[in-house]
Order: sequence, then structure tokens, then C-alpha cells
Amino acid sequence: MSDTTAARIVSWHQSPSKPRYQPPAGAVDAHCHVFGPMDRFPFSAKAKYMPEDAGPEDLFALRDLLGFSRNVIVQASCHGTDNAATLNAITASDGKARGVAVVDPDISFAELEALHEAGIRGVRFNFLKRLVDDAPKDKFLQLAERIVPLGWHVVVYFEADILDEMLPFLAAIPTPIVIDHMGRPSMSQGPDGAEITAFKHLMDSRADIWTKVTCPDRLSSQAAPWDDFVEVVRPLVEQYPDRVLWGTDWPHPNMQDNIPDDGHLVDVIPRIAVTPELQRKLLVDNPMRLYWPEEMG
Ligand code: 0GY
Repeated sequence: MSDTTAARIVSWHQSPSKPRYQPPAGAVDAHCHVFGPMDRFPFSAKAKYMPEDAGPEDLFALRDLLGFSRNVIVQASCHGTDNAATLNAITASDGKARGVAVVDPDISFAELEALHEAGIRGVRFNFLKRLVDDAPKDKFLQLAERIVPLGWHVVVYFEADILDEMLPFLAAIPTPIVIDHMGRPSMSQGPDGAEITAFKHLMDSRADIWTKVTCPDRLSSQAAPWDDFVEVVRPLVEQYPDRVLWGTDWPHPNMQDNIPDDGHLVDVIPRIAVTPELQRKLLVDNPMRLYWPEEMG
């Protein structure tokens, strides 16, 4: 979408509620994005959606409202491979944010090192056809080899219908892997459904696959409080307590027709991670191990 006069979309709640659940000290929102501001950070000519500005001030105000301490900012597809908006937000966070970049696979190692210096700790491979034009597995694997010395991981976004065809690619990745939104399994199939079961087999295939137990608003077939999501995801959190991450997904790209209240999203946490220990792992220990390992001692 190169037409910058196209109507810009608002996909996030304008006055989210304060959650009833209070996250533990040091909690990390490990999946969120920024959009623009467009006058400083134009969207990609290949962007599939054209959002209103959702910049760092709004992200950090939400962080504080929800009771979180840090953010992991994932480069959104609308910004293509120019990570300037994400880096601007990381810089503005005063050390309270790190990021995941989307890069041209031919990027130089010096540029990767500069991204590391700026707070990036991983690269995202996006396989959703409605978001990106191509996802070259061979080039992604070469890039994954090149980030090994940086200690980074890869974040992979795909939907359940292509899990099978993703398996050889995922098995070949030489770094830890984080799967966005559990690979988007069906929630209406229930906790023993074929899609979540296939996803657990993937989790069992390597000890260094992590996942984000995120996006009830995207995945549930129900309205809030998303009981079907809780029923499917709670057993996953209990089975893999050291390999799960949580995030708001703010500003909820493409959710303009079903905008979630971020306070309600936070109130799902104690229903999927039902003990203080599970909550601490999900919100503090696990994301800190991936994004701020130097602070973990
Ligand atoms: C998400 C989900 C989506 C979009 C993006 O980068 C993006 O544009 O990730 C989506 O539309 O499903 O994780 O934010």
C-alpha cells in the first residue's frame, strides 16, 4: 500500500480499563509494537495496513496503567525492514524496552551489531501472507546462522494451517525460537484439539522453543473474557512454565473491528497462570532470560 492518503486505522482502545490483576514487580510486556509517528517514521511502501500514530509515549503510558515495568517492542509489518520507529521507542524508554527487528536478509554484520547496540535481541520471520509479500526460508536460515554470535533468537509468526510445512524450517534454525501467539491454534477445538496438540508436539521437539501465550482477542471464538482461550492455554502454561511469554499486542494491528480493552487482556493472566510462581515465570523470569539476560545473574 503505497498510497499514503489512504484512511488511517485505529485498532486500539482509547481508554483501556485499569486491570484488577496486579502483575508482579518487574513484569515485561513481551509483545507490543509502535506505529510511527508517521511524519518521522513513514510506513513501508509495502505496508498492508496504514495505522494512525501509536508512538512510544502512548505505549509507555499504557505500560504504567497496566502495572508493567518493561516492553519488548516487535517491529510491525507496516514499517517493513526499516526499524527506525522501533529503535526510537527503545531509545525513548530509558532502558525499559528492548526489541525484535525485521531486517533484509542481506543486512551486513556491522548493521546487525549496530541493532544489538540499540537494544535489538532478535529478528522476526513473518509468514502471514496478508501481512508480507514473501518469506524466503532459505534466506531466513542464512540470516539465522549469522545472528548466532550475537546471542539473538528468532521470532516466527505463522498460522496453524501451515505448521506441518514449517517443521523442517523450524528444526533447522540454529538459535532459540519464539513462536508468536502459539502459531494461532483454534481455541474452539478445546484443550485437546488437533491444532494445539500439534503445537505441543512442536514445543516438545526442542528445548529451546518458546511461545507467546497472547492474543485471546485474535484467537478466541468468543467475546471477552475469552473462556475458550483460558481453557486451552492454561494447560500449556502449566506444561511449559519456563518457555512462555506474555504480551498485550498493543496497538493490536488489524483488530479495528474487534478492539480489545487492554485491562481485560491483563485480567486473563491469572486465569492462564494460576499461581504466583507461574505468573512470575511468565511475566518476569522468562522474558528477562531472553531480553535482559545480563540482569539475571
Ligand atoms: C501481531 C499480529 C498481526 C500483525 C503484525 O507485524 C504486524 O503487522 O504482527 C496480525 O495482523 O495478525 O502480532 O501484531
